[in-house]
Formats: sequence, structure tokens, C-alpha cells
Amino acid sequence: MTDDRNEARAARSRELWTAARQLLPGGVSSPVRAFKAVGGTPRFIDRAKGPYVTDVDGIRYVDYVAAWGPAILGHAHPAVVEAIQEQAGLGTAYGTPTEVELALAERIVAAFPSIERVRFVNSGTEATMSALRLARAFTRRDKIVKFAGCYHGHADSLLVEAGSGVLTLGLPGSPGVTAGAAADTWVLPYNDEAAVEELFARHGEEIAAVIVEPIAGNMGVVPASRDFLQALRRLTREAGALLIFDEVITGFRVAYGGAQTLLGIEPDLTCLGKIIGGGLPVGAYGGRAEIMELLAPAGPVYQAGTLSGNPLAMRAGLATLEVLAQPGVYERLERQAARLAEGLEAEAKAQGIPYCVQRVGSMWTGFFHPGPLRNLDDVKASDIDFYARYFHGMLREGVYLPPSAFEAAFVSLAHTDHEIAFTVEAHARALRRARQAAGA
Ligand code: HOZ
Repeated sequence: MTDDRNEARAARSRELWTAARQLLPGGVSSPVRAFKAVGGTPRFIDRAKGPYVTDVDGIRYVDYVAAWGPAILGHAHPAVVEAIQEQAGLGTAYGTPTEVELALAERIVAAFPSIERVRFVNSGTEATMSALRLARAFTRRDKIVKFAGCYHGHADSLLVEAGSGVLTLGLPGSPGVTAGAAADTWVLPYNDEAAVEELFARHGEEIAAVIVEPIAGNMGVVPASRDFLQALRRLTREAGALLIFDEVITGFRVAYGGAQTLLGIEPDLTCLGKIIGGGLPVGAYGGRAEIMELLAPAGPVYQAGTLSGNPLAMRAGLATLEVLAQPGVYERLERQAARLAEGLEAEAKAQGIPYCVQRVGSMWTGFFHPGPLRNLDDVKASDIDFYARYFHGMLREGVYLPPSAFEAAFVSLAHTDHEIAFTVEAHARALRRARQAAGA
């Protein structure tokens, strides 16, 4: 599965990987980095600039992981670096309200018509778990509905048929999650309106919230159909349940105002993360004032955090959104990503390899399967062994893709025509090598 030449070049990464496994569980601070699904040695990155990351062996890669989403401007964008440096000199956290958190909140409220109030937290997981608590308090109901293959972070009630690392590692759920926590979560197939209709017909009055990625990114990119999202909006409204959009990946990624603006569907609550922190740890959730004002200290629903809204992350996020608000940014992301997707698909077709790129704006996944893929079962039917060989072929060529067939990849503003052409050429060679290794 791995490539010997590649492994030989990664001498320092291999040394560090041996040490890491003695210090960190599985050698990592988050499972999806560990190359478990593709084999071989994770690359230890020590520098990144623009569309490139460089590892400790000095090998440079065109990067499509983008820190799993935040690096939409490319790495170490001068405006973000300057903001962080300036703020670092003024102190990184005060545990007080700050003016900069208001500035970021104002930008978010202006970008998302469904958000009147926003609460900053430190990760997407905190955002989703807190939004669910709030939804339960608001509706005075317990049950939540999620969709197989969506992720929503690692809070107990959401680690049921989850995507991302849970899917990559083939875990049915997680030990340590109580039967009670799992029992309050109903899981349905993504993009299946009939299943949702049926559940609401029988149990609508018990449901506090439906949480969904409006464009799934955690099983690879799988867009929801408009009909599906409209059905969720209608059914939740009729039943007095809340609709929560997990826009941790899609927020400020597929459009400035996220998937909800692109699709014209307003949820009750929205969860954000990644891009709004400009590469520093951040999450946020927001929605209508009547719901959000239930949060302490305005209301009784408790949720807190020492570093929540810290000025360092707020400044980095604000600098990022200021760049994203400039004219032509999303058009450029669309153009570059479309060029990439067309190139990748054309080459696979020329080589007779079943392959499709699923993409919305600059988030994309290349699946080794004919498209379209609409749900977790479709995604699981893609050829993950081929992906692993191909992944290592791309690594050898100098292209860093997600080390899992079930994750989104990202084009940044820093990806020029040069990197796109380089990637398509690398792809052609990596496909050939993967086919040869498969004996095709
Ligand atoms: N949502 C990201 C992966 N789909 C998170 C990255 C991580 O889990 O480390």
C-alpha cells in the first residue's frame, strides 16, 4: 500500500513517528492525522506558506488538507500573520470581554441572516454539543436526529454512526458513550426525505433538534439535495423542533454566508469553526435571539470557557474574514477548484478509472466510484484500497491529500494555475502507478 521510495525519503518523519507513539496515544493529537487508513508514516510538517506545506525532511507538498479547512487564504497569509503578531504583543487572553470579539461577532451576524446572537467557543465540537444543549432547553425535549456519515464532533450523543475519523477507523460508535446518551440520538440516512418524514410522523413531538451538515464534508463531500434540506426545514418547523446546520466546514467556505446563504434555507441554529479562527482554535454557535438568550448569563443554560473569544483567535479570524469579504474571492475559489476537478476527472476518464469529484465551491473529494454519491452507503462503496495507493502516489509526487477516502479536500486562494496544473499532472502519474500496483 505504501511506497518504499516515499518512505525512504521520510527519514526524520519516521524517527519522530516512532517517538510520537511513545508519547501520544496512537502518535497523534487527533486520529485523522495518523495515516491509519492509508498506511505508512504521517509526515511531520514544520512549515507552511501559501498553498504549500513542508515536512521535517524538507519535502514540499501542494496542500489540499488546509489544516482540515481553516486555511482558506493559504498558509501564513500576511494579513493573518500580522494580526496574530500584533495581538500577541498585546497579550493573548484576558478573560474579559474584548472589542475584537464584537468585531468578529458583527461580521458573523452580518454574513448569516439566521444569526442574531453568537457565542464563541474553542472548537467545532464545543459548538455542536452546546447548540444541542440549547436546543433541548428551548424545546424541553430530549431526542436529536442526525444523519449517518455526518460528524458533528466528539460529544457523547453525536458519536453514533459518525463520519470523519470514526468512519475512517471503521468504529461503529465509541466505547465510553453511555447507552443513555446514544439512545437519545436517532440516526437516519443522509438525503432520505422519506425516512425523516416517517420519523417525524411517529415521534415529531419528542424531537428537540435535527442537526445536519448541509453539505456533508465528513464522509467526503456529499451535498444534500435542496428537497432534503427543505423537508428538514418544513418538518422541524411543523413539529416545533429546531433545525441546526453544522457549518463548521462550510461556513465562509462555500460562500461568505455559508451553505445556508448558497442554498437559501435558514436554520434555527448554526455551528461554525475552522475558518472563523483563521487557523487558531475557535468555534461558535448562533441563531435567533429568543433561543440564544437562554444561554447564561442571560438565561439558565450553562456553557462557559476560559479561552472562549480570546483576542488572539478573534484577531486571526477577523483578518481572515476581512480578506474573504473582498470582491471576487469566491469567484476565484470556484474557478480554481472547477479547473482542478475538471482536470482530475478528465485524466481518470482517459485512463478508464471509475472516479468522480464531488465538489461545492472549493471543498471537494475525489471518490474512486462513479458519481453521484448521495449518502454513507454510496461513499462506503468507493474503492478505498485504490485510494490508499493513489494517496501515496500523490505524496510521492509532492501533493498532500487527506489521508482518508472519507474526508473533504480544499482549494485555497493561494492555489494558482501552476499548482492546479502540477496537481493534475501528478494525479495522472499517481493513477497509473496505483493501477499498476493493483495489477490492472
Ligand atoms: N472535521 C475534521 C475532519 N473531518 C476534523 C479534523 C480532526 O478530526 O482532526
